[in-house]
Amino acid sequence: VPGFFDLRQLAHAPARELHNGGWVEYAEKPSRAENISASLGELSGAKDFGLEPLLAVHDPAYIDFLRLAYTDWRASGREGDAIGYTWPIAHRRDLRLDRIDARLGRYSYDAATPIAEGTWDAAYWSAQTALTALAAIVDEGRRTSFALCRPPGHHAGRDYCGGYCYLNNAAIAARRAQQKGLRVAILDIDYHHGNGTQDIFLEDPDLLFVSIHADPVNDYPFFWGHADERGDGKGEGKTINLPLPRGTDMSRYREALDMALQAVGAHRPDLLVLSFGADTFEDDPISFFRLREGDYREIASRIAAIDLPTLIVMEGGYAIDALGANVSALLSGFES
Ligand code: Q9C
Ligand code: ZN
Repeated sequence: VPGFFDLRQLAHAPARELHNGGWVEYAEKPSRAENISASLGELSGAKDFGLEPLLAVHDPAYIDFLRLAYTDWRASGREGDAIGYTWPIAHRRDLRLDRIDARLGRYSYDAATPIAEGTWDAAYWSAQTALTALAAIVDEGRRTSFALCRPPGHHAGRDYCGGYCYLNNAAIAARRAQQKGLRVAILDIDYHHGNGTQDIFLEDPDLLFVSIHADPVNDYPFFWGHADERGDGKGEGKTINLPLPRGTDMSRYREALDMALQAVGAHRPDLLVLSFGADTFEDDPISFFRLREGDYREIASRIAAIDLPTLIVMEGGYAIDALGANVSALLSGFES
């Protein structure tokens, strides 16, 4: 499976995040990508497709906010990384927001997603990596390709960041494939629900979004990913959520995966985008499923059996020392 990664993605390195009420080291570290990259060996760099494919998903004002937030934060005399602390849950309207503090509240939804000096560059190149891996399929005729995206993307919506995500890499690639005339399904198998991706395509009748994740009754992102979220308007029925309990192991996961794959097949897509998080791993420090390294190979074999061109986009996974082996196990299931 050809893999793609750009060293500029390492520039994003926030110092800390607010986790369970206290400051902890940022879990989404650059070394995640380094561990995967070391395990996979040869990876190709990203081509530059520019801002246009990003703006096909994200609000231009949000993109401007992201590009400037760190500079604005420093210009207002603050130390460290930019992070929100006031969120407009009620009376949200189109106000002129002069303060960086206000813009951070408007364009984010949690305190796990600080904006550091290198954040914009890294997020930009992470999205370009997804687009480059898509091009390997669409322009070069590869069957499967792997985008080592980092920072991840599936929690980022049209005009918000959250959950370590700034630009929605999978959605950006999926939208570009749609613009090239392809019918697309996104299967999201990160431990956490892909709320950003769901929101972006919620009313799209042509794109199927299926997600298998920890039940949001117990786990982040709490406010999305419940089984009764099925898409809105013309998109009704084109969002499928399969929440699973903490402690889920492969026997239970397999049933959900087979249901998800049946729905993907019934959608008759030309392309599958797989949002892959290795945070379903038994030793993940912030998650509570019980998948093992070998299970990723089986998951991949089952996905490969529905026989679709597949773009794999990296999302979460925080057991850093095991990440490379888990990703390699997944990719091995597509090769056989
Ligand atoms: N106390 C991804 O895997 N923090 N994002 C949860 C729980 C945010 C995970 C805090 C987790 C985001 C891409
Ligand atoms: Zn996750």
